[in-house]
Amino acid sequence: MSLQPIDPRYKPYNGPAAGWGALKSVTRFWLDSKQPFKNLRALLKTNQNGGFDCPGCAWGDSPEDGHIKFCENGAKAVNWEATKRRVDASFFARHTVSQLREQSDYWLEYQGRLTHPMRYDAATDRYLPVTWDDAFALIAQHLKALESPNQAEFYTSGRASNEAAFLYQLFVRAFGTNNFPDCSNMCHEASGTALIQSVGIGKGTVTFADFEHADAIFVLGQNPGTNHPRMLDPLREAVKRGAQVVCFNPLKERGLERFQHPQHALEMLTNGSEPLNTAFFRPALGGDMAAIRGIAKFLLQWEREAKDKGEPAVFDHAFIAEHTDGLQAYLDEVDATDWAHIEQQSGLSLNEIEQAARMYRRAERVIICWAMGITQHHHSVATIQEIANLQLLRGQIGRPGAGLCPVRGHSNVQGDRTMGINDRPPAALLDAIEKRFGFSVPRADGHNTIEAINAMLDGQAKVFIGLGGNFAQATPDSPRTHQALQSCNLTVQISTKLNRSHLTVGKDALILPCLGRTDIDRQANGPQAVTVEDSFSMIHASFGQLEPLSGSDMRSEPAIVAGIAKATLGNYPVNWDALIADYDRIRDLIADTIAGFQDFNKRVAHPGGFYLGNSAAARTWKTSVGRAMFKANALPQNLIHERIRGSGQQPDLILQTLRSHDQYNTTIYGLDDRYRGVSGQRHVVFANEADIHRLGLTPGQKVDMLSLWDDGIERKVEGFTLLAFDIPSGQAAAYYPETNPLVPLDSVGVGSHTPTSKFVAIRILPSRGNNVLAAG
Ligand SMILES: Nc1nc2c(c(=O)[nH]1)N[C@H]1C(S)=C(S)[C@@H](COP(=O)(O)OP(=O)(O)OC[C@H]3O[C@@H](n4cnc5c(=O)[nH]c(N)nc54)[C@H](O)[C@@H]3O)O[C@H]1N2
Ligand SMILES: Nc1nc2c(c(=O)[nH]1)N[C@H]1C(S)=C(S)[C@@H](COP(=O)(O)OP(=O)(O)OC[C@H]3O[C@@H](n4cnc5c(=O)[nH]c(N)nc54)[C@H](O)[C@@H]3O)O[C@H]1N2
Ligand SMILES: [Mo]
Repeated sequence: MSLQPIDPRYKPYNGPAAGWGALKSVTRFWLDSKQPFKNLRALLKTNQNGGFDCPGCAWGDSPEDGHIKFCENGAKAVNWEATKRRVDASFFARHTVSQLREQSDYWLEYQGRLTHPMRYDAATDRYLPVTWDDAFALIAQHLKALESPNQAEFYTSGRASNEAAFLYQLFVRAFGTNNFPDCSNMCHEASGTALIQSVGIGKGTVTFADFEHADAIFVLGQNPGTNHPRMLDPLREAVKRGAQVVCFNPLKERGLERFQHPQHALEMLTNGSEPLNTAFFRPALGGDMAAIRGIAKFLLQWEREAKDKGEPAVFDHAFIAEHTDGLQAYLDEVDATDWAHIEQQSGLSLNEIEQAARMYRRAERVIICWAMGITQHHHSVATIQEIANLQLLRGQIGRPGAGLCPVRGHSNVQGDRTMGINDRPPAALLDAIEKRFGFSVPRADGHNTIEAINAMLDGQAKVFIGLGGNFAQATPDSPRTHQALQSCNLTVQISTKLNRSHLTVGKDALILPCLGRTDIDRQANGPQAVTVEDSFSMIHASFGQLEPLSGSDMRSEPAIVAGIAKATLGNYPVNWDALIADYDRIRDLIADTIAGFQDFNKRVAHPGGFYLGNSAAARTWKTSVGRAMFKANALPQNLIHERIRGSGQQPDLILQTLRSHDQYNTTIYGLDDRYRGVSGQRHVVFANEADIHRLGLTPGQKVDMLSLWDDGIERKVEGFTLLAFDIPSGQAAAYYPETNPLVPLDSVGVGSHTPTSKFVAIRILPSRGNNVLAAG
C-alpha cells in the first residue's frame, strides 16, 4: 500500500529528503525571524571554529574539514532562538496566565524571547516584573524553608552548557540532594544503563571518522532526515563507496530512503537522487530485540555449520576469549529462543531476518546506530544489550569503522551527564567532588523524571527548578504532570522562550530569562565561551555571535545558577561571583573533578576541540568483571504490559509518539511535516488503511484515542484526523507532545524508567460530532 491522500491538507511528499524542499522551508523561517541578515551571519558561524555550537542536535562533525556545516533543521533552531521578537513585561501585562494557557505550544514560543525576570502574581493571575536579586532571594527563601534538601527537584534539559551544568550540580549537591531529573531520563537513559553493564561506559564507542571506514551501518529506530540531518552525509558517502546501510524502521522515513544534499548545487539542479539504503526492514513496534536475536541466532547456526565443515569461523573467537565474559549463558539463551517467537515478536519474516543477518555477516566493520525507536520501550535496556551482544560476537567494538552509536538528542545532553547531572551518580564522581570542595556530598540516589513527578504529586517535593526545557509538555501523562507542578510551593523556569511550563505554576513561580547558544555572553573579564560534548565524545567551545535582545535583563545560564547558589549558600563551597567573571575558572574546577578533563582550558583552545576518549573504544572494559559482558536476557513473553493484559483489555492499535519535521521536541516551528506529506495540522494519527476499515472507521474521520492501563484513570485525547498511511498493520503514529496525555506515568522501561513513548496501547473511537473530510 502506498501513501494515500485523504485529507485535502495531506499530500504525499514525492521529492527526496533535503534538497529544494529544505531550502524553501529554511528561507521561509529565515525571513520570519525578523532579522534575516544577522541570522545568516550567525548561521555561517554554526559549528565553525570560533563560532557557536548548533543548538539543534548532538550529531558531531569531522574536526578536520572546515566546511560550512548546517542543515535545514539546524537553521530553524538558530532562527527560532535568534528572533527579535520579545516577550517582555508589557507582553505579560497584556495577557493573564489563564489566557495564555488557551494558546497553542506553537503560538507561545512564537511570541519571542523572554527578556525580563518575572514573578507570578496569583491575585491578578499575571506575571509581574521582578528584579534578579529579589528572584534569587525568593528561591533561597523557599529552599531554606524545606525540611530536607530532597524536597526540591532540579531538572536539566540538554542544551545547558558544560559550565552551567557543572555549577548547577555543584550547587545542588552542596545544597544536599541528588534530585536531578533530566531530559535524558526520557531519551537515551536506556542506552547509558545498558552499555555501562555491557561494555563499562554509557556512551557510544564510535567517532566521526569511523563512519568513513564502516562496511555496514545499521540504523535502528531513528529518523535522521528530520532529527539528525547532518548524519545523512556520512550515510550517503557510505553508500557511494559501496558500504551497506541497513535500516530498521516501521515507517519508510523519507530521509532514509532518498537523499539530496542541499549544499551540492549540481544535484539540486538535476533534481536527481540516489538510493541511500541498501535494505529497509519494517519491524513491529518494540520488535527490534527479537529481530537482533534472530540475527544472532542465524550467526550461531552458521558458526556451527562452519565448524562442522572446517570453514573459517563466523564469531571472532580471539576477541571473545580475550575481551568478553558470559558467552555460553548468552548462546544458551539464543538457543532457547524459538524462531516462532522471534518471527511473531519482530513482525519480520525469517527470510527478512536472514537477509539482515547475511548483510551483517558480510561486513567486516559494522556500526550500529539507534535512537528513540529503540530507547522508549519497556524492554529497551535488554534490546540495547542485545545490540551489544551482536557486536561482541564479531568483535565489532573498539576497532576502526565499527562500534556502538546511540545518536544523542539535545546538543549537550551527553555533556550534562558527564558534568554530573545524574540522579544515580557514580561513587568516583562524588568522591572527586568531596575531595576537591571539602563538603560531604549526598550519597543516596536522587529522583529521576518519573520519581520527581511522583514526589511532587505526593506533596513530598515542594520546589521545582528547571534549567531549560519544558517539563510540563515533555513528560508523560500530562494532566498528572501539570498537577504535580501546580502542587509545588515554587516553580522556577530558566528559559529562552515561553512555553507551557511557565503557565503551569506552583503557588509561587518565576521565569528567569537566559541567553542562548547564539547570544554573546559578556562577563566581568570579557565575552565568554562555553563548551559542549557531542555524540562522539568530542568537546568543543561555543562562542555566541549575536547581541542579546536585552543586555542587562537577560543573564547567562551559569550566572543564573551562580545567583541562586549565592543567595542560598553564600560563598560556599566556592566564590560564585569570581567563577562567573571568567568561565576559565569554572573549567579549571571541571579539570580538577571530572575524569578526562585535565588541562581543559588548554585543550579546548585547540581548533575542533578534543576527544574525551572512550574506554570501550580502547577495549578497556570498566565492568564489574573487567571484561565486556554478553547479557543473556530473555525476549519479553508479550510486548503488551501485564497490567493491561491482567485487566482483560485489548488494544485496537499500538501507538508510537514521534516528531514531525517542523518541531524541536516541544518547540513547534510550524504545522507541516513535509516528508510525511502533512501540512497545516498536527492533530493527526497515522494508521494502516486495512486497520482503519477493520475498526469500522473511515480515513479522514476525526477520532479520539484512549490509552489502556489498569489504574482506572481515563487517558484520552480528542479530535485527531485519521490518516491512511504506509505503516505496518497494528500500528499507529502521532505527534508528541500532543499525545503525551496518553502515556501512563508508570509505563516505563525496566531499569531505565523511561516513559514508553513508542509503545502505547490504545483504543481508537470516532469523535463525537465526527465529520469526515472530503477526499482531496
Ligand atoms: N529537527 C529536530 N531535531 C531533533 C529533535 C527534534 O525534535 N527536531 N529532537 C532531538 C532529540 S532530543 C532527540 S532524542 C532526537 C530524536 O531523534 P529520533 O529518535 O529520530 O526521533 P523520533 O521522531 O522520536 O523518531 C523515532 C523513529 O523511530 C521509529 N520507531 C518508533 N518505534 C520504533 C520501534 O519500535 N522500532 C524501530 N526500529 N523503529 C521505531 C519511528 O518510526 C521514527 O522514525 O532528535 C534530536 N534532534
Ligand atoms: N511522548 C513523547 N514524549 C517525549 C519524547 C517522545 O519521543 N515522545 N521525547 C523525549 C525526549 S527524547 C526528550 S529529550 C524530552 C525533551 O524535553 P525538554 O528538553 O524538557 O524539552 P524541549 O522541548 O527541548 O524544551 C524546550 C524549551 O527549552 C527552552 N530552551 C531552549 N533553548 C534553551 C537554552 O539554551 N537554555 C535554556 N535554559 N532554555 C532553553 C525554551 O524555553 C523551550 O521552550 O522530551 C521527551 N518526551
Ligand atoms: Mo531526546
